[in-house]
Amino acid sequence: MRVSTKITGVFAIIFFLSIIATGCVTAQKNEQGSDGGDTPARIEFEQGIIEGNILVNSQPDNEADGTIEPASGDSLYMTDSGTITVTANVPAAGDYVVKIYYALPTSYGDKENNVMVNDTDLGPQKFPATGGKWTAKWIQATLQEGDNTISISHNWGYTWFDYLTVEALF
Ligand SMILES: [Ca+2]
Repeated sequence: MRVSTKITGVFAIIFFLSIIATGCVTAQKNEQGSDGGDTPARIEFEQGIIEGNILVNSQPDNEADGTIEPASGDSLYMTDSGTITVTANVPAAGDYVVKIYYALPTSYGDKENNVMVNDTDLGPQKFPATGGKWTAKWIQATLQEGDNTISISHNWGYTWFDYLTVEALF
């Protein structure tokens, strides 16, 4: 009698845990579905507002500057001046991660360029050497509901930019 009570108790606990586990999986699926899936939308820099000495779809001179792997599409080469401005639309105000996909030729070291989000100047941001690979520079920013302006301005320049994504911080 005591043994069967224990067994019943164990099954009850397993049943209870399985309900919790199922609930967690369902909640996770709903969360992923609510933000439109796992892949955040790409905001292409070449479709933004481009000012100054910035070349579109430029690839470096491989002999002089080292190499960069091909971009996923058009990219921008910021040289000795310029500002790139794009608009990111988010469903709710809050903290987000802005991932700026950039590249530096194999022969280049770190670069710094200025980043501005809406009216907030985040100042010089370090873009570490990438060895010719396209790399995401992560920047945390507080965004407002709806449209947000994100701009990258020349500081050291000589940096290639492809696109950015914006993801909510949970
Ligand atoms: Ca691009």
